[in-house]
Amino acid sequence: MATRTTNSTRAKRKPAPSVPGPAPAAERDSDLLRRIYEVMVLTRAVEDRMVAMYKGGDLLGSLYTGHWHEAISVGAASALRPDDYLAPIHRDLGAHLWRGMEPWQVMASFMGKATSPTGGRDGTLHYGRLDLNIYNLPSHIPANFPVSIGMAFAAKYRGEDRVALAFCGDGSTSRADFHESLTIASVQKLPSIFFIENNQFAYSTPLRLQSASADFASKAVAYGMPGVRVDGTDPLAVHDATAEAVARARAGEGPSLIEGVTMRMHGHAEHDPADYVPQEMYDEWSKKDPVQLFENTLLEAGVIDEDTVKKVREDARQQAIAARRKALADPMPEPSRIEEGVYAD
Ligand SMILES: Cc1ncc(C[n+]2csc(CCOP(=O)(O)OP(=O)(O)O)c2C)c(N)n1
Repeated sequence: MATRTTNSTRAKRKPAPSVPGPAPAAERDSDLLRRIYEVMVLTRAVEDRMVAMYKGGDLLGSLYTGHWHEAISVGAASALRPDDYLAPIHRDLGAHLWRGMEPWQVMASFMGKATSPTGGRDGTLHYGRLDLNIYNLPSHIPANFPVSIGMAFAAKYRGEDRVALAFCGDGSTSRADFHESLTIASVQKLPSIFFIENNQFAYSTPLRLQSASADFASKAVAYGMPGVRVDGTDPLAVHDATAEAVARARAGEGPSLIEGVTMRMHGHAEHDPADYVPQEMYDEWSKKDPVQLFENTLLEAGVIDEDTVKKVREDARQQAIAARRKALADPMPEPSRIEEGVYAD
């Protein structure tokens, strides 16, 4: 006889086990740790500068930020090779910067400048860089999932050992493309990694109205792939979970699902005052700033010292200032070039 699972039994089910804690910082490659730290600091500095630019009227469109997502975006990107495919979302500036996207290119995109990766056709964040294997974010979410399984399929078909990692939010898991992508990737044993950035809200919809499951990672069972839940404020936990999924994918063992738990510390976009978020949540999560926590970890492990902290933070601030200056000075697109890249040659 079939066992019926009711909503209440599902809600009471134990969450997926978290992976064991990451190895201590002192035992790891210090160059990698410093690089992760630098890119996380740069990500925060660029986003803080862009918030100021948005308020000052420098930017054309909406501004989406990834405060408290830095450990996920940088930690996951740091576990990939440069030739692996990356399909980021609107919270993943850190992954773009890890790969080599220039901060001014990001600002130029939000300004619709001719020098932006889309040549000024966007005005917000649907930029990518194919030369860095970063695919443009499609507007509909998570439409980057089916795109990413296409990349994974191409790699497998060509006999390459490249993997494809796609990010999505908790709300995006309710969409059909999420389900379809995980189903196809699993059946075809594609070298895919699906990373859910669980930041507690999908615009104004809280988790409890989004999913009746105790977590998202355990949904992996239904697709026949491993699923793990990690602390999304810890770049080392994220790096390790991603590295494991990458190894599995490269070995031909198929896709994996990772859930990183964090909080969206700004509104959905900067125009959203997010009055629907309880103040206690902000109070609680403000103690878990990924950049600050990682800095503390590295200081305690002796990987960096106070001078390094000052230098890294000031370098990042100066890079963000220089990026703004360049993006502001760059030209708007020529109307005569509007059809460039629209039709095949
Ligand atoms: C199919 C679709 N519906 C709605 C939107 C508008 N939209 C963009 S992001 C977003 C919230 C998504 O929430 P989640 O997936 O949890 O990601 P988060 O923004 O919280 O990181 C919405 C409603 C969209 N881009 N595509």
